[in-house]
Amino acid sequence: MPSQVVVGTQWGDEGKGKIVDVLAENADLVVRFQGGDNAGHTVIANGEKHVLHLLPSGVLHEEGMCIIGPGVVCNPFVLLEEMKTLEENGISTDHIIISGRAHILMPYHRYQDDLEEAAANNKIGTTKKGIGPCYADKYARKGIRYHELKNFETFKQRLKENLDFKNKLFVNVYGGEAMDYDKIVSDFEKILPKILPMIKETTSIVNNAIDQGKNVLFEGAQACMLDINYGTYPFVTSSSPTSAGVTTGAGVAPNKIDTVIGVVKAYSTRVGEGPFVTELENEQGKWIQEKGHEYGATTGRPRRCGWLDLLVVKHANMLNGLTDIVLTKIDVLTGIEELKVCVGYEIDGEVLDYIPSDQEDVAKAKPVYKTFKGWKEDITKIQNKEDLPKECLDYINFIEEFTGVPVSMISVGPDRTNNIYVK
Ligand code: 2SA
Ligand code: GDP
Ligand code: MG
Repeated sequence: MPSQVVVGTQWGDEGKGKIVDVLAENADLVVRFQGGDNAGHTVIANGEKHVLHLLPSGVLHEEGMCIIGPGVVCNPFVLLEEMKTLEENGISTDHIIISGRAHILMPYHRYQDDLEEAAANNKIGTTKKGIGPCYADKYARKGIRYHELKNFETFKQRLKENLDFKNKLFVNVYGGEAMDYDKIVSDFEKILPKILPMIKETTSIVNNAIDQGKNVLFEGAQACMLDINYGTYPFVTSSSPTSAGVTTGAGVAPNKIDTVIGVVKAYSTRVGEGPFVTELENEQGKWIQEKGHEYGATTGRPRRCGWLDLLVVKHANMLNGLTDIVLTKIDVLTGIEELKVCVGYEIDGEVLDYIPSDQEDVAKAKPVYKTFKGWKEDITKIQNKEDLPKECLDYINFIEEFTGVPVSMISVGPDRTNNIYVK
């Protein structure tokens, strides 16, 4: 397993954090390659719940190194808060480093996200963490990267130029307030002693580790349907949460990736705006939301719930090159009499077996369902696949058959130990 990628195959919140924590037990390095503190990855270990936003979910295993890679937009204040919380829980944070190439998510990015969402007619439903504005500045080549903190005078100059421009935007366009330059400078001065030693050239560290046959785990945040290119644009995040994102976001060539694990939740959820073909805006949807505790791990927003959409998983397989599926939260479906799985989109009388690129088509698509009989038995303590109820096995086997990807692990509960390893 030298280099493994874990990605979300739907709209995020598939349980990637839990799976990365489990796999990280044997990892020498765990690397985040995209996104920022919009992510909310929940790990339940030894009865304690940890929600990680910027730190890789392998952080609870103190032996491995945790890397915030070049493709991440990293809010240093959130990072330090998260580290502090872990330290208060007795977990060491000495094994965390940040790429000098990673972009600093600045206080003005968050404010811009707030103002833009408030002003938009067509709201995206962002997490308001400043992710879009930070990536926009990166691609406009106005971003400030971590290595720039090493020369604080130059950093201050860059900050001044950027803030002067942002303040005009905030005041003149959005009718907001100007942000105070001196306050931002003094906030950065306070955190420099902690941040500076963490900044490293991570790309060679990661590549050397792979070349030496070490176990490297890449942790995706969000998921394929939120991908900037292949999701339901514009209702997406601003990065590439696919295995391709590893190549640009961690600086690793495609031929260095051995396995790509797609985490598939046994039903669908989406948080934020945008089309959702299998959405259940009824009692059944609410039932899944409550039973699955489907509330945003970062914002607490209720997640929209619906039936499993296998066109979405097929799309994710095409883009990611999945070698395995890890199926999660199938225990949540226990007790539902009849389950549905979407196998096609009917649009203007035609049935498609792929996700159209125009999200207006996606918005009007009617799901074509295959129906499955449900099961009633508690499956949360099961450790062997054969012991699952027949109806549950039928559901899992169909996922494999439709996608052509083997299910190598089945997660039947939120704890580290609630897993079925498929031999
Ligand atoms: P952003 O903030 O610019 O990335 O928002 C753009 C869209 O991406 C969605 N998005 C997410 N969807 C699911 N989970 C995410 N993380 C949190 C969680 C979300 C939360 O783990 O629950 O707490 O609300 C996540 N991050 C971004 C977002 O909803 C927009 O649709
Ligand atoms: P991520 O963003 O993909 O890491 O997922 P989140 O942490 O945002 O949301 C997944 C939620 O489901 C978390 O509360 C997990 O503790 C929980 N979870 C993960 N796997 C399972 C499972 O197999 N069964 C149940 N019932 N809960 C799970
Ligand atoms: Mg999440």
